[in-house]
Amino acid sequence: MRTQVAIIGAGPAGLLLSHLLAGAGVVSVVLEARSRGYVESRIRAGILEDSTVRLLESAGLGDRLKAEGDPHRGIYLNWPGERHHLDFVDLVGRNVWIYGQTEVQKDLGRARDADGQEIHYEVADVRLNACESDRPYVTFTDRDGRPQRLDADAVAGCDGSFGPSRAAIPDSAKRTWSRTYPHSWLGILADVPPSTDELIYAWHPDGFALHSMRSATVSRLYLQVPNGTDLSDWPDRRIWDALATRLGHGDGWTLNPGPITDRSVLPMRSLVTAPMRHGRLFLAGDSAHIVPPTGAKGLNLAVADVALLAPALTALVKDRNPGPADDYSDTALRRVWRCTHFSWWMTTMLHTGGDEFDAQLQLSQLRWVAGSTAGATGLAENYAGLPIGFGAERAGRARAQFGARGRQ
Ligand code: RFL
Ligand code: PHB
Repeated sequence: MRTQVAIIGAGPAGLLLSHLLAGAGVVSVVLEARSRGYVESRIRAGILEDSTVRLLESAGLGDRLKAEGDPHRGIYLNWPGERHHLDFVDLVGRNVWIYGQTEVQKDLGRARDADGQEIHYEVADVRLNACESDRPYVTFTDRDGRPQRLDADAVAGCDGSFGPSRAAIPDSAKRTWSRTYPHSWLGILADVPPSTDELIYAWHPDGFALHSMRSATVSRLYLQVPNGTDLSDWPDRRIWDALATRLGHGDGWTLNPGPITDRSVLPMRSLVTAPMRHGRLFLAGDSAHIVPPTGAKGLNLAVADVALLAPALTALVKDRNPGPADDYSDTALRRVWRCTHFSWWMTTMLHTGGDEFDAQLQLSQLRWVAGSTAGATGLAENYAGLPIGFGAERAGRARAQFGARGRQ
């Protein structure tokens, strides 16, 4: 097989990339290890930034999102005895949208069907070859067990945190920074109307809790739990009691419990790999970086990477102009590090670890964020999202000043 861009992974990054490339007249083939049903039902992100929504709309993917998604003006910050609303629209003029990643994934799948996109699901043994040359190729075993070879002008590694693309960059050519946190999230999906109009992020001595939602009838909630937590130690009653305690603020507010339809424990980590390019291999989304979910940034970062990568690959393979592809990693990493810091900051501000001094610092910081326009604006600017092109101008300036040595 031969194509212009071989895309590994049919998650949001891979499918959106194939969609944007097709719109620019570039042909791609997508390889995915899982089945389509599995990929479309994975319960993950729920918050879309303003710039993500604008990009999806401009790519013709916004109709259902605008009809069924729920715009939110901001979030609540909560700690015992207090609840404060941060209004992002008042603070920075942008809002966020509640629209599940499952729905984004389905919209992308339908749009790619309509275009006749070639996607191979349930492939195995994906290997990246000759990425340092102008003729990279990917080998894999198709769902019928036949060995295949896909030749391409470029390879896009959109295969998430455990895929083969990041590992295909030799250690001598990359650097990785990471942080493992001492806690995980116990996440539930429940068939019950949300007990709040907007998300509640709660600090509590027992640990962090988050009240999110998927629709007027489905709630999504999370509890901070220690790493290694066994779900069997958390019967429904214990989950709802812990959520009610941590999310309460002592002013008569109550949490409506309901039937739990999905539950899982999610470890939290931060990771950044640089550069996000090696020869003709380009990384996008979770294959290059992972953030803890406290800042709601993972899916949005994947979309922002792809918004830069699609025009860069178009220029490279269609116009034979390598400039934007050469800039891709530096530019993308500006935003990646900003979101990595924001996600780390939200995580360390809201998760408790039993240290009394840390707890007082966290409360002081929360009071400052909730009580000062400067503090609230900083959170709002980062949470509601930076513009898609964030960093492009600065990355260009650093290069002009420092040449190749200025690159990360
Ligand atoms: P994905 O979605 O992991 O897709 C990668 C795809 O690659 C496939 N793959 C392979 N294919 C072929 N060969 C192989 N060897 C392969 N290995 C893997 C995988 O099967 C998969 O289909 O990565 P992508 O596209 O970069 O998208 C990233 C997002 O999915 C992720 O960042 C978000 O879900 C993170 N996240 C959130 N992000 C937000 O922006 N807002 C949120 O509110 C938010 N909440 C969350 C989250 C992630 C969570 N979990 C479970 C990690 C909440 C949770 C609970
Ligand atoms: C979610 O709805 O799944 C969600 C919302 C906000 C976060 C993380 C997850 O920070």
